[in-house]
Amino acid sequence: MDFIDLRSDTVTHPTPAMREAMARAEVGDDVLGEDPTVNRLEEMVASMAGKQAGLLMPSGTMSNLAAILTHCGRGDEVILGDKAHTVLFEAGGISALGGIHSRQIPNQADGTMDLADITAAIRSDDIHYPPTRLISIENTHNRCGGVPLSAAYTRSVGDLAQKYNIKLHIDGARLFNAAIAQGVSAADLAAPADSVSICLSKGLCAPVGSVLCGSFDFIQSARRIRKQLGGGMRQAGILAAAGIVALETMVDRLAEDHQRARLLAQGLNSIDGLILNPGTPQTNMIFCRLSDRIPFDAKETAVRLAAKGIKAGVVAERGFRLVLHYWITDADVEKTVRAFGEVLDVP
Ligand code: TLP
Repeated sequence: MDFIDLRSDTVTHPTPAMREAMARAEVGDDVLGEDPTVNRLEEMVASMAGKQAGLLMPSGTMSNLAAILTHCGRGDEVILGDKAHTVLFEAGGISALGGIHSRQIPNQADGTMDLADITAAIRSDDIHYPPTRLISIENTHNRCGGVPLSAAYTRSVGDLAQKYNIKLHIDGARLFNAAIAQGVSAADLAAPADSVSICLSKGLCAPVGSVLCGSFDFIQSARRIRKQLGGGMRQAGILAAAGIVALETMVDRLAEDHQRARLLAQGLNSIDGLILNPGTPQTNMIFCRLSDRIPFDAKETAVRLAAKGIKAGVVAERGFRLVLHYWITDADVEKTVRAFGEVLDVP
C-alpha cells in the first residue's frame, strides 16, 4: 500500500530531477575542499542566508551541534527555549559531546522566548556561574506548531545578544518555510544571527544534508569541529547536487505546502472528535488532539489511520502533528480528512 505519510517533511524522497543531478554530479574530495558541487552548494546557501560562507553537514542535528560547539567551550552556557529541537530531540549532544550547559527558558506559544526571560538568564561575571556565550532560537519553531519567527523579533534578540557580547544561532531547519510564510527573505530572517543552520532534507526534499552558514572565520572553525564529529565527507557532491536542485526548484513551492496545510486544517476542523491547536497551521504543520469524547488514544488512532493508508505523527498521548510536503496532493488531503472522519466516527 502506498501510504500518505504526514509524520514529517523528513520523509520526503528526492525528486527525479535530483536523482538525475546526483548521477551526473562532478565530485572531488570535500575534506580537502575539492568538491566543486559541494563548494557551489555552500556558496548558494550562504548567499541566500546573507552570510559569508557555508558548510555542508550530514544532518540538522550535527549542524546545530557543530554550531554550538564552535560558539561555546566546555563549561559555557547556551540559552535555549524549553521546546527547542536541540533540547528535545538531539540526544543531549551539546552536553554529552561538548560539556556545554543548556539554560532552558520557556518558549511562548508563538515560538519566541520572552526578551525579559532571556535577559534574566544571562549570567553575570561570577565564578559560581557558567559564562553565557550563546542564545539559540528556532525558525520555524517545530514544537510550537511550525510557527515562523519574525525578522523584528530576531533583530531584538540579536540586539540583546550584542549588548551582552553573546552570539546568536538560529536553528533554521525550516527557515525557508518561515521566509515564504512571511513574504521576507531568508537573509532578512538570518541577518541578526552569527550562525544559521538550514536543512535541505525536509520540505526541500533533498535526501541528505543541512548547511551551516556564518562568517568565514566561524565556518573555518566549524569545519574543524565537523571533522572531529566525523562529519567530513569525501565525494559529497553526489549529495550536494540534490541540494542544488532543491534550492533551485523547491523553495518557492513551499507556499503550496502551507496552502495545503490550511486546506487540511479546514477539513479536520469539521470533524467532531478532533480539536485543532489555536492558530494552527502557520506553515506546513498542523497540531491537533483528540477530544475527550474519543475512547482511544492517539497511538490507537494512528493504527486505525494506517489501516486506511494514512501515517500520522503521534506527539502526545492524545496529540498529533501532521506535516505537509511535496509528496502530498490535494487528493491526499481529501483522503486524509475522510479517514480521520471514519476513524473518529464512534458513538
Ligand atoms: N526534526 C524532525 C524530528 O527530529 C522531530 C522532525 O520530524 O521534525 N531542527 C529542527 C527544528 C528540526 O525539526 C529537526 C528535525 C532538526 C533540527 C534535525 O534535523 P535532522 O533530522 O536532519 O538531524
